[in-house]
Amino acid sequence: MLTELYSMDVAQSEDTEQYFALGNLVRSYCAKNWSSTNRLYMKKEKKQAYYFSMEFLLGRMLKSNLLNLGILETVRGGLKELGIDLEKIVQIEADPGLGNGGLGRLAACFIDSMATCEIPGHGNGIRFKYGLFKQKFVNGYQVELPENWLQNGNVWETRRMNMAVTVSFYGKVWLEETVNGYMLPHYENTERVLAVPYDTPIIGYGNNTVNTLRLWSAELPAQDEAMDYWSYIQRRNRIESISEVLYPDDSNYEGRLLRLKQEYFFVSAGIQSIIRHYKKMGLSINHLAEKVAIHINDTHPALCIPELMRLLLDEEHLDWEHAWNITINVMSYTNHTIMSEALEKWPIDMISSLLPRVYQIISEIDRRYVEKMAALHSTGKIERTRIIEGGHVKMAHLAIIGSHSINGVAKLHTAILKEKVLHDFFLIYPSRFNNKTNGITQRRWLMLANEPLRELINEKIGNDWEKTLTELKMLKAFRNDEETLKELAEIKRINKAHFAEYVLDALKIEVDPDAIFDVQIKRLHAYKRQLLNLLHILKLYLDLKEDPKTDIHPRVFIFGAKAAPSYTYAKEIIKLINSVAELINHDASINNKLKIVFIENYGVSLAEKIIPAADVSEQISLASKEASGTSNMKLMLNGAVTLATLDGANVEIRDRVGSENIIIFGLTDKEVYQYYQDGSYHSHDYYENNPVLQRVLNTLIDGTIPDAETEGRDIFNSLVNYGDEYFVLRDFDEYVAAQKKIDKLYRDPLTWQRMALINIAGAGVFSSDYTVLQYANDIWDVAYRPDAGELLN
Ligand code: NBG
Repeated sequence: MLTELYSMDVAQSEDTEQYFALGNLVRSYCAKNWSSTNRLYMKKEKKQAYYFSMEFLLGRMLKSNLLNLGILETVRGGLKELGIDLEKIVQIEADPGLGNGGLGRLAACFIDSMATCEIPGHGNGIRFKYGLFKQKFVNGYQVELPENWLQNGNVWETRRMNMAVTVSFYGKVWLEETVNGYMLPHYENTERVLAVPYDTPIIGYGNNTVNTLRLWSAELPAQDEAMDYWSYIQRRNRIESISEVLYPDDSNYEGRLLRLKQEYFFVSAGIQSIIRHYKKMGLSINHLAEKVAIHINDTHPALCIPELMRLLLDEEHLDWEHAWNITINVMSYTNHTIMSEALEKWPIDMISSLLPRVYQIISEIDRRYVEKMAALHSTGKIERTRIIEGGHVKMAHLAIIGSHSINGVAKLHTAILKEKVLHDFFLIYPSRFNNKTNGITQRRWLMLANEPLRELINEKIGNDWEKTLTELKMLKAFRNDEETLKELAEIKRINKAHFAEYVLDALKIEVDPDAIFDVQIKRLHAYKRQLLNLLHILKLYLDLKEDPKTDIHPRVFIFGAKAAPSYTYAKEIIKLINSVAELINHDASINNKLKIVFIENYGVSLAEKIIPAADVSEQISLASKEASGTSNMKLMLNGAVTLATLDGANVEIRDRVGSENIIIFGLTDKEVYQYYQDGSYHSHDYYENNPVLQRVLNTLIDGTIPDAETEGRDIFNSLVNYGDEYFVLRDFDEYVAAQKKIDKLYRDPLTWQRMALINIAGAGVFSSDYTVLQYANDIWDVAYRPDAGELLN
């Protein structure tokens, strides 16, 4: 392959050539199974599920493909004989950051699990030229740089020009009656965009299934090349910008418009290609819902609903009722947040000028909804739930009204959707609501990220768990086996030493692998309460300053977090954490008892390094706000002990490991809602009446923290004077007590390792294999691996 690609042999080649040669080999190795999987789906007319998602946060794929193909060790050994280190060449692969956080990473775990569970299920999204920005800290501030992940090419994708489709925007539309009595649209002056698919094979683990991730790229249609040069360049730039960057800044009108274009772009391209593929099987459009399931991942792809309606009405000439029936049966929707700013709505003007025909259809859906519900529900409820209201199109309402299934992502989250956030809808469509707790793939997050732990587990209980993760429960038999607990401790120590090397190399900070590695890795958002963590660190700092002999086990607080570019408050928190890190890391009197490591540019590849090295998993969001969380599952699987509020999937983690093996603190969701109701939370009182807290908060404004005057002041005000929206001060004391408990437990190594072991043993249910099987069985009604049925319970 090296010779074919680069006309060189191994001795002459460098890492980059070796990476691309190996990548190409792997791709051709799976090519046969890829086409036979497709042929099989076609021949057997299998019902297929399509997971529509704006984001797929894949991470590097070389090792995961080798693992799933069952050739990781063979390849590693073969390369070694040639004097090549696999670990070195995998670093060459760009980490495609085509997602923001949990939602995008979930989509990536799901497609891996679908292939592994032999579910005919594919991903559909956008091939962004630039992924999520690269984060740099300059003087402690977050600076965003472009992430040009495609610069060196992408071995995994195949461009399929012959499968391109056209997506139209703007223009005028009117309906005319045809000779056979259909009302069909006529368009004038539309802007046509060519959607070109790039397909990536998604390889199942230990089977012959290879599904497809189809990502669309926006290009200028060929006939447009005839125009004059400058108009051509301008139009090309405008069109190509559709698939240029993930989540362009949405703080201005142009940015939001582009976002809406992106949403329609991949929705329309995806559905057109699904219908074309379906028709190739020679089936009547009337049976579409028997062969196709489309999943709407958060509201970004909610335009799937009017777009499928448009195609069924305008292209297939079905009548409204019939088309609507099919659409509802095809579509299902997952809600990933209760944060109101994330519930998308579009101004009518914007959507009706960009997508005139789609808007007509949305209006008709809305009109019929109101008409139908009038006899059944109160006007108030109908007004609150209709799609077009207050000059906007509400995407969540569209998704709910047009789908047969609506799910939340953890038990608590689903309950809150039913009882609070979507209560009106729950009363209208009770049977549509269901829960599907998130999951993670053990292949990337344990078998690859933590090879020593994988080996230890295999030694103890065999390797059935690799396919059936709940088998990890067998580890419980070793809970009192000192030898096993010590081996577990040793592995953690090795992983921590590895990570410490990285930290020294990348950040020039020396950390001691015998310290507690306390990890909070997730997007920076006020509700996730990185600030609570920081206030506790400041408290420890003050304690040590006052009495250097304060008895605490050394700690390394590890943060990884990007803030949305326009989210000023979150960026202030980043700066504040970095300033506190400056203060503490360079204070010799602290005697290395505290260190803060804020990892730059947190993403999938860094998570793979941090998670196996974590002792403590910080999951401290304000109860009710974190829909599920998935880093909580990854950390637990790698033997970290969770320090958590009863939020999202933390509740289910507690149920698995028992209260003695997790540290829970803070308000419950019920208490939070109670505060909302009676308005009795006054953060200022906590500041006034709690001297310890007051002392900590004062460091934000009294000059203790270097070079963060503005940030310190703003954050102080938000907490003390402007209401403390996320109850940080309320939970402070309980959090400090919980942290003390961690300190104490950690100093008893056997107890700590036993907790770690029970966490690993209890993590089995959080395999995304089970999650997708439940989607397949309950929502999509598609087939899956024959032996997987028993895993469903
Ligand atoms: C996120 C939630 C997480 C959840 C992931 C995946 C969005 C909009 N939501 O709690 O905040 O784990 O989705 O479901 O990104």
